[in-house]
Amino acid sequence: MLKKTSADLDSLRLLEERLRWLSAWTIHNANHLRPSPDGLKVGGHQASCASMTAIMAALYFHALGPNDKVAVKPHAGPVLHAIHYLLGSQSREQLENFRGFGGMQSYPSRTKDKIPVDFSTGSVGLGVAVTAFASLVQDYLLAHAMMPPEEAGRMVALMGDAELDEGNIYECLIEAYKHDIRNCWWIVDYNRQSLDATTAERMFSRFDEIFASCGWRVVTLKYGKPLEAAFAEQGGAALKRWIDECGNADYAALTYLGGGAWRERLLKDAPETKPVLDARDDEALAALMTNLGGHDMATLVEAFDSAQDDVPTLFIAYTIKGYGLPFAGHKDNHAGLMNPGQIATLREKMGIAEGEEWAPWAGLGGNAAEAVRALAENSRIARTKRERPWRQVDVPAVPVPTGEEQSTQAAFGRILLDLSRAGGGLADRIVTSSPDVTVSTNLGAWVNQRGLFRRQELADVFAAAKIPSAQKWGGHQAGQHIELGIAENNLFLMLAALGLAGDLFGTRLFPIGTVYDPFIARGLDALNYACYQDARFLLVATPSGVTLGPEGGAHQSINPPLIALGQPGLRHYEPAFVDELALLMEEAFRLIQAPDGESVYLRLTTRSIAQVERPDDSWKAGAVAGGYWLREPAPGAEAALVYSGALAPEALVAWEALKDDVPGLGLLAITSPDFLHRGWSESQRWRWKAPPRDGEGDRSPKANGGGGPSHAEALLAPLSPTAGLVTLLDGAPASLSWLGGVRGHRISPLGVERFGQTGTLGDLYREYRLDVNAIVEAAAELFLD
Ligand SMILES: Cc1ncc(C[n+]2csc(CCOP(=O)(O)OP(=O)(O)O)c2C)c(N)n1
Ligand SMILES: [Mg+2]
Repeated sequence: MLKKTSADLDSLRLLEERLRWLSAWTIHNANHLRPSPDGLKVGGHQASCASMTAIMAALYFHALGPNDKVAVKPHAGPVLHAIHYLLGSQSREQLENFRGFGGMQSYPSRTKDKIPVDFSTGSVGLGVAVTAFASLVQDYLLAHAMMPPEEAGRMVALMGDAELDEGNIYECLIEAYKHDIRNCWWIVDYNRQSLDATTAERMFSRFDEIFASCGWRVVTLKYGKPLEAAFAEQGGAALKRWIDECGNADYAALTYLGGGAWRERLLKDAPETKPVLDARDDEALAALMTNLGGHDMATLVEAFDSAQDDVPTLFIAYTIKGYGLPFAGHKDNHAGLMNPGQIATLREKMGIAEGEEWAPWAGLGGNAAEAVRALAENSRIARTKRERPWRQVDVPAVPVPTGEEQSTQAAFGRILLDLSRAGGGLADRIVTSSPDVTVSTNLGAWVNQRGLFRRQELADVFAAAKIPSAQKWGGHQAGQHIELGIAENNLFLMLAALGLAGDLFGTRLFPIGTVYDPFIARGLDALNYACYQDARFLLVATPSGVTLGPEGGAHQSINPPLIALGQPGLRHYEPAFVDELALLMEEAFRLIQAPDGESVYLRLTTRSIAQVERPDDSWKAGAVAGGYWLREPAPGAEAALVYSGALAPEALVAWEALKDDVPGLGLLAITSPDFLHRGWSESQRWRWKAPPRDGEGDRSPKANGGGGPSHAEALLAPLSPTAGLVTLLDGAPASLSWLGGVRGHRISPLGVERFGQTGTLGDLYREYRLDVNAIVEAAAELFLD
C-alpha cells in the first residue's frame, strides 16, 4: 500500500465517479438499451452500487494487496465488474451482456463470471460470514506450513447494513471469536436502507458493542472531512448535534429532497446552524450534508491505512443509498432505475459525451486521465482467475474395516482412524469439523490421533488431571479437527471455506464435516451456497432415518435424500455395507480434487448389520455409479426389490422369502438415488443437445459418461417391461419411486412420510411399513395381482 498524495486522492475521487457511472450505465444499458425480447424487467441496483463506489475505489485502488480476498455485497456486483473493466480484465461485451445469457452475472459468481471472484454472493449474510471462516482456513494453512506466509492476505467482506439482520452473522461472530481469527475486515455500507425502506435506528447503537465484545476493532466513518471542518465553524456544533440526533428516515428523505429542504429543516430544528447554512448555496449544502464518511476518499483511505495489523476490524462507513443519483435517499430506491433523461443528465454532469459512455476515461483531460490510469494500474489485485487444479494428492485404497456386523457410522470412524495411522498425503490434507457432534458421529478416534486445531495451545485438562476419558481434547497448531459450537449453519460455511482452500490459497484440503442427518436442514442455504461456488468437501450425515430408533421423531430424518436429489454440486451416497462405504469414500476423495468433481454427502446410520460376502469386485463400478444388483434378476424377470442403505437386511430377508414364488426375482442395491437420477435425466438431454463445454459454467461430473442409456436404464434393462418394483429407503419414498418412470415399470415405493417416533427398530419398521412383511405385501400386490 503506497502513501497517497492529495493528487492521488483526486484520482481516487475520479475513479469513484467512473465506477458510479459505469455501474449505472451497465445497468441502464441492460434495462433500457439492450433489446428485451421477452419483455421481462432485467433489473440491477444502481442505488446499491452508488452507495459503495467510494468504498470500493478506496479498497481496490488503494488498500487491497494481491493476496487479499473479497466478498462483494451482491448488489454491488456491477461495481466489481467496472473495476476490472477499468483494469482491462473485463470486456465491454460482458458488461453489455449484464444479466444476459453468458454475460456478467447479477451477483458476483466465482464459477460463472469471467473475472476473478473470490467468493460468490447473493444470499445476503453468507458471503460476509464465509470470509471469517476463510480467515480461519488461512490460519490453518499457515499453522500447517501449507502456504507460504508471504502469500497470506486479508479476508474482506463488503456488506450491506441490512445483512446485519441475518442471524448467521452472529453465529459466525461467536465462532470467529472462539477461534481468535485474524486478518478479517468487514466493511459495512451503512446507508441505513434495506430493500423495503429505511431501517430502524434503535439497533444501530448496539452493533459496535456486539462486535467489540467479540474482539473486533470497530472503526466508524461517520463524517467526511468537509463535514468535520464545518463542525468547527460557527454553528457547526449545533449542526453535529442535529445530525447525530436525526432519524434514518428523516435523513434519507431530506437527502432526496435536496439543499432547499435541508436549509428549511435545519433552520426550524436548529436555528443555531444558520451561519453554516448562510455560507453555502443549496447545492453546496446538499453536498455537505451527504458528505458522510463512506463517500469521503480521504476518510476512507485514512481508515484503511490505520488498520494494518491483523486484528479483525468492522468498518461502519456511513453512506447514502443512491449517492449522487437522482433518487439518492428515496426509501424505494433499492431496485430503482434512472430513466433515459436522468442517465443523460448524469452523463453530462460527469462530462462524458454521448457515444462515449463505455470509454473508460471519457471526459477526463489528458493529465487527469493519465494520472487516473496510472493510479488504477497500480492496483495490486489479481486480474485473472487462479487456475485449477493444484497439487493433486494420491488417494490410496481406503481400507475396509473388518467385522461380521457393522454400522456405516462406526466404520466411518474406523476408516478415518486407519487412514490417520497409515499417514501420507491424503491423511495430512484431511480436515474434519463438526458442530458439537464430533464424538457422537464417531470422529473421536480421528481426533485422538490428529488433535484439535488451535492457534494457541489448548490444554487437555481432564487428561492432565488423569481423569479417565476415551477422548483426548487438546488443541495445538498441528491439529486437524476444527471444533465448532452447535450451529450447523457454521459447519456449512466452514466447509465452504475449507472446500475453497485450493482456489483461495493454492492448497487443496479434503474437508470432512459431520452432522446429524436431520440437521442438514438447519444449514441448508449455507450448504447450497457452498455448492454454488464449487467448494469441495465430504459431508457425513449420521445417524439418519427412523433407524435412529429411541432418539425419536425430532432426530429422525426423512427428507435429506430429496434435498440431495435437488441439490446441484452434491452427490448423495447411502451405503449399506462397509465395503461400499470404503469405496465411496475413496470416490469422494477423488471427486473432491477432480476438476469436474463435486462434493459428496454420505448418509450413514448407527444400525449394525451383517455384512455380505462378495465373490468378486464386479459390484464396485455399479456402486460408484449409483446402484448394482446384489442378486441378479433372471432375464425377463417380472419383479425386483430395490433398497437403499440401512434397510438392506429387510430387503435381503424379503428376497429370500419371495425368491421361490417370484422366479428370477432380483435385488437391486441403490447406493445413490441422486446420481442415478442425474444420469437418467442427463441421458435424455444428451439425445437432444451436446453437454456444456468446459468453462461454460457447468463443471459437474457427467453422470452419464456421454451418450447411451443411463446407468438406471441399463440396470433395469434385464427386467420384463411389465415387471414391478418394490423400493425401500429409510426416508422419503419419492427418492426412489421415480425408478418406475425409467422403463415404465409398475412401482410400490416404501419409505417414511410421517414424522418418526421413539421405539425399537421392530416397532418402527412395522409402523412405517419398512419391515419384511411390508415388502412381501407390496410385492404380492404388484406381482401376484
Ligand atoms: C437471504 C436473502 N434474503 C433476501 C434477499 C433479498 N434482498 C436483496 S438485497 C436486500 C436488502 C439489501 O439491503 P442492504 O444489505 O442494506 O444493501 P443496500 O442495497 O442497502 O446496500 C434483500 C432483503 C437476499 N438477497 N438474500
Ligand atoms: Mg443498506
